[in-house]
Amino acid sequence: MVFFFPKEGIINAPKPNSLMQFYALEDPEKLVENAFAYARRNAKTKRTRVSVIQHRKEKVVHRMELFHKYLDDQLNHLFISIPQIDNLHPFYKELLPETIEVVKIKQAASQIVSVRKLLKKQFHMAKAAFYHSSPDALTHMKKESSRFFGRSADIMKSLKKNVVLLREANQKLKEVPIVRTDIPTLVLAGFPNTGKTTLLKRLTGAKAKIASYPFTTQSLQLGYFSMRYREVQVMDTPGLLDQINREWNPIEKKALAGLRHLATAVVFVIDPTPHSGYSIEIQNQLYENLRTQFKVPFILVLNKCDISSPEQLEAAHAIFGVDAVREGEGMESSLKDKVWRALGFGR
Ligand SMILES: Nc1nc2c(ncn2[C@@H]2O[C@H](COP(=O)(O)OP(=O)(O)OP(=O)(O)O)[C@@H](O)[C@H]2O)c(=O)[nH]1
Ligand SMILES: [Mg+2]
Repeated sequence: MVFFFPKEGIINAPKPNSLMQFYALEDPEKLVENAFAYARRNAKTKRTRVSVIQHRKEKVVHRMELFHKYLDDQLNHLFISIPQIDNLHPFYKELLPETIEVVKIKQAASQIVSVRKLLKKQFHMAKAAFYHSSPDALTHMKKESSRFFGRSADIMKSLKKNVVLLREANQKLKEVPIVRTDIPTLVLAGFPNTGKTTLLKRLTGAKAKIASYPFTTQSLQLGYFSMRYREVQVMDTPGLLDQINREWNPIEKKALAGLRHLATAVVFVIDPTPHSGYSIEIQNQLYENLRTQFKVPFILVLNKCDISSPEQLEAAHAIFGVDAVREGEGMESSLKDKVWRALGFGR
């Protein structure tokens, strides 16, 4: 198949959120019911050259085996769907604790391991009890099998809390973007309400919410475009506030994870008008703060020039210099020129 890559323009994003989802496990009680039904349906019924008692014994053991296998398979699916957070890309290692309760997820994973061990032990104990019973001990067999099913159901019930926890985590994980780490990333940063998402849309056509109030964007959003056969990933981030005498808040920390681990270059968006509610001086403080923290090229965009007064533009130029890309006609091509250089593609 020939794949035509667009020379210039918007390209499709990878399918979102398919990586970061845990296997959706049913409630433990429901699972036990399903395991029962599965075992009953599939336990062998054909009698070979064995006595009636022996045949019944084999049938019950087979049913227990299928019951155990069903539960074990389900738990295994769940276990392997939980990523080893310590082995993930540094971006996810930093982002996930801001999204889900990583320690609790790790505890849930280890509970799954111990539940699988306990279920296995119950099965082996019940099987051994069967083979050591006398061939006609039907009552003994019944007691052993109901003990096995009952204990297994109890062990499964102990998972309930963690199954709920993982299901809730799945909901939160939907907002974790799947990032590409094989292409350069342009991170859009700035104070809330300055126009970062508007710029993301303009550059990449990404569908994202824009609104005239701060903190519209609460998580990281991605878009892609290509220029001269090079793909570029653009990451829109929640607004940052200048961090004087305070800790970054959880929403801001998501933006910082993108800046720290993915940014090849940063586009810092400035609002010269009072529209966003932050003075030009305070925006400059944040800009300087980020520049000292993140040693990548920064490109300045002076946004909302259409509604800025000449005085406001002059004040912005006085602080940020005239090198900033101005919003307006021709903005995209001059921004892309700067991006091209900042990403190290050439002159
Ligand atoms: N006039 C004018 N309005 C703009 C421009 N860019 C953005 N806006 C408006 O500014 C408001 C905020 O825009 P967003 O793109 O949501 O800003 P943001 O920086 O993503 O905001 P947060 O996600 O809250 O941090 C919206 O009402 C936009 O329509 C611009 O160049 N000119
Ligand atoms: Mg936004």
